[in-house]
Amino acid sequence: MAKKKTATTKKKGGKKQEYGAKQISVLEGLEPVRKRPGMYIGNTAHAGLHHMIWEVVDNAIDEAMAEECDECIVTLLPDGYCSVEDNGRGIPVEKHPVTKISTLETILTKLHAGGKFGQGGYKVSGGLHGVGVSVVNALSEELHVEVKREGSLWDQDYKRGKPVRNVKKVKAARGTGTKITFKPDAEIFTELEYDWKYILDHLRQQAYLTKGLKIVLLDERNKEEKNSYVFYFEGGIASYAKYINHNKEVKQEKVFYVDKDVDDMKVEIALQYNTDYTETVFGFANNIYTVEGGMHIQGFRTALTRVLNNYARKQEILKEKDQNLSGEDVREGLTAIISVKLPEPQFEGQTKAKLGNAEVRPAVESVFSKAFQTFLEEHPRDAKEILGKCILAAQARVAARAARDTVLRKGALEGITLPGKLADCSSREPEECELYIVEGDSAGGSAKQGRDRNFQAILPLRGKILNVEKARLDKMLANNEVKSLVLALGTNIGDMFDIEKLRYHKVVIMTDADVDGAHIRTLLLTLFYRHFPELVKQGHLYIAQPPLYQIKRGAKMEYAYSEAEKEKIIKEMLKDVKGKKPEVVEGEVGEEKEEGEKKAGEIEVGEKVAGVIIQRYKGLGEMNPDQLWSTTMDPEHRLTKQVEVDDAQKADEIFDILMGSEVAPRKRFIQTHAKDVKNLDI
Ligand code: 1YM
Repeated sequence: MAKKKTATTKKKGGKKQEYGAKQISVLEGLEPVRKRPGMYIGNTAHAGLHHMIWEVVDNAIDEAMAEECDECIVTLLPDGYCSVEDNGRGIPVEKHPVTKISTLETILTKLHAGGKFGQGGYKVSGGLHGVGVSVVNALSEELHVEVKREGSLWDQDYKRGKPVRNVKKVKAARGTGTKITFKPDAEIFTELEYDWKYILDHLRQQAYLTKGLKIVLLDERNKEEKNSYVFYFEGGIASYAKYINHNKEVKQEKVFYVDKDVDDMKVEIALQYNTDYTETVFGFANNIYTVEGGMHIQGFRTALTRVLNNYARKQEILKEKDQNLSGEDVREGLTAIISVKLPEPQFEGQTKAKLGNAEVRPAVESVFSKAFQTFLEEHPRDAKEILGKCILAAQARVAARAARDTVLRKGALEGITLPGKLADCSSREPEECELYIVEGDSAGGSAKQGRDRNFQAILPLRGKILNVEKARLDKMLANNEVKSLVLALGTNIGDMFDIEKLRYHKVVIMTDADVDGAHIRTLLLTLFYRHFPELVKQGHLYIAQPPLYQIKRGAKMEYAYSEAEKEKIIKEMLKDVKGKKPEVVEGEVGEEKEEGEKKAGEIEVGEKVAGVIIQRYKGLGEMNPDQLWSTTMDPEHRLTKQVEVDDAQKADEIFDILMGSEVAPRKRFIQTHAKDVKNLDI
């Protein structure tokens, strides 16, 4: 149960502070929120819709961080409603000294700039997008709030941010807590369907980051198909590190973990090495994922390299004076979580996802150095495994450099040595140039003929590229397909990588819409994710979206890129047909018919009742150059999907499962997902 129940909060350092009143700096009504929702929640589609839930959950997490709450229940309800309930102190209901209305109503109807409402100390809700529950209220068709406090239950209802009536005492009630039930407004959101898996992933992560908080997710949207999930991690981020490594072979028996307060900051770090060659380090500031890193990551990295070098020297594993482990060496196979909590986090960088507070760096450095040194001394077996791995990495680094030098530097010195298979474009302005990586020679041929050679280059890849997860840089560069790609990109690779040299600002992966295509796409994504992360981060990587269907009725012909679009086009085409709709015939492109042969139900052009003929595209090779251009490559008409490293962890996990050394998880994954594969090509 929660530890204390009072109307005051524990400020950092233990000082008590009255909630609310004095910290309100700017108070504004909610009109601006409904006018420009994107400014407050990013967008009004998938992300924005879910942001509504996060915003309310963040309040409960703040309450848990103040050690006043240990349970949060999120329920998806019928008709688009969602409720979030916690067992904290309950939002205060009495009259607010500044606004002269109930504090509860103030919290729900006033935008509080600066997020300085209520408790001092650390807050999730004041963070990157922390806009407060009033924004959720403004963007909800209806919102109902219930507060249990001081022996009573209080409630209030709102419509589109406006109170329907005053806060009212309903009845006597035991315990304390807050429950907010809301329905995102259909006038605002373009997407209203909750994404179960997305919510699950977010709540799991928040539970890892908030040690001891139990988060429950209930799906009650459909009476017949109820579903529920409970997350509770006593180990906090130590459990998180274990979870990330659960499909991998680990190098340490014990996960390293430290949790310490420094001044008004809280530093929490967990770490476990695995046998991979890549690094998985996640940084968080006040539970917000800092994709772009920042001071906490810098402090951690410096300390890690220093402590491991010192230890190796002391143990005489490193003997020569000038022999050193580099930062890269000590990060091979590293899984680490660095979570800091601080009163006023500063988020910087392009996406405001980089922690800027300078004071965090020395704090993390000193907490981690001390604790990790002790860990190595107390766990000599784990220390030996870790160091063994780092030394191997250092040796491989030397080998890789030699290999890369012969492959790439030679080429660079001799001038442009572009791979022979590359059909380059004539423009030399990277901003306007596009590189299409195309599966197979035949599709490559169509693409070469169909493209606009002014700015589109084509690189056909033959067969499967190397499984990069398992290969080191030196081995990878021996693979011709990879070599061609690296040369075409122009960026070089490894520690010579330079994003400034990228020759195309759009790199488009174009593979077939079948299982093989998906496999090659995953392999390429792995390659980019592991070895060209900056290229992905800066948004240069795309996936081409060839149409799935060609739909014809009479002289009309359209392409559909999704099932939903297919249905829409058919409906549109049959709009003028009254009474019994004509038969819809599905076929496959390339499934040639004999002359004169007529498929059952197919209606030929010119007949009185015209039918719709749907053809499913199996491969890019089935399109002629013109079709490939107009459906998939023409910037005016094509669909491309930008690849984001938004959820690096998810991508990493699938890569590991599909490509990693462990066979069992891969088998499990394929068995679980086999039923989702509709068009299995054997
Ligand atoms: C389901 C959403 O909002 N819980 C919640 C919010 C608050 C408190 C407790 C709380 C905070 C404080 C004192 C304090 C908030 N209170 C305020 C304010 N769950 C949810 N649980 N007492 C209760 O921060 O000092 C803002 S949020 F400002 F009124 F104190």
